[in-house]
Amino acid sequence: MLTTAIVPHASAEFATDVRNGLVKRGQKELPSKYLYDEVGSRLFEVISALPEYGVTRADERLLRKHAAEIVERVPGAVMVAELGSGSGKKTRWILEALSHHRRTAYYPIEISATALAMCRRELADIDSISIVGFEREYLDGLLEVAARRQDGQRILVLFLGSTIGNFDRPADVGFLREVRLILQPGDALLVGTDLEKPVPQLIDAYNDPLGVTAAFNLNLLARINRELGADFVLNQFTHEARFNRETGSIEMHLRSAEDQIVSIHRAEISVPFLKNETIWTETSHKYSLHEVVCMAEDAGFRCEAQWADREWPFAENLLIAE
Ligand code: AVJ
Repeated sequence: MLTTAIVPHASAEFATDVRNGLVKRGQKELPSKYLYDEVGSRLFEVISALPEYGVTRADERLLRKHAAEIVERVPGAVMVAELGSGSGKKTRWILEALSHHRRTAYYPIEISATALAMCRRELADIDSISIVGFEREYLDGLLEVAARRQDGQRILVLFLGSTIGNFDRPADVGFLREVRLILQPGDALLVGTDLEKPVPQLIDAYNDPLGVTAAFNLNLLARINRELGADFVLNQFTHEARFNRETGSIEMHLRSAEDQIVSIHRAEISVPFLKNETIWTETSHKYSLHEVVCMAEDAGFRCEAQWADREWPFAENLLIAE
């Protein structure tokens, strides 16, 4: 077992994205990818264990149950790339199923150094896989992985946990198209999608009574304070989860409790907030099975199979590049 990490150069992108999102007219917003610093990645692990948030457990149940069948449908020599590995816990089932028959290279691609470190620790005991982690944006990482393809090898891309739901629509199809452009016909993409369910159940999942999701959301402001020298007062903002019926998505917002002005030193801005104004921090789309099939086809894939969990509506979708 070999593990290596390839890390990026520091970037000013965070300051730029924060500035652009908060000086916007109308709805202020922050990109959800910034929720995952060290504290945020750990809080997400706790969210995954909450009784109200069934997403991660459903994903893991499906992978454990169907891993053998999933890998059978991707024959021959395979290299595995995972977009946003998180802790890597659920990936174990796929990697174990693959490494029964074949030596497997596994490339987790993560912008969170903390998640990448967790993942490498979590999977270090699996014999006959090698792990090379890329601390990169998804598409940059995938390009680098594809450049390592050997003759006759297929790429199996994992995009689990319903992370795809974080793209607004139709940006989700746009993203799949970009993935497709990096792949070759016969390559596979396993996508996990959270499915439609009753709104009260969704609200509970994103507004848990312990307040872990609230802490996860508010940590974004704490991170801006830490990394960009801002002066957000955290108890002047409250967490909110709402369901947007038009888009079929849960949205997380941070609501300003008062009129206030926040300065963000390293983004070189002062931002006025009105009482009750919100910052939109995350979209989490809930799919139907049929919608995933259409989205796959629009992006140049064929939907080879879908497996759904009964306890918590969630699906694994195996897409094959055409
Ligand atoms: C990890 C992106 C799938 O959208 O459900 C959990 C993140 N946000 N609770 C999701 C999240 C609030 C999660 N994903």
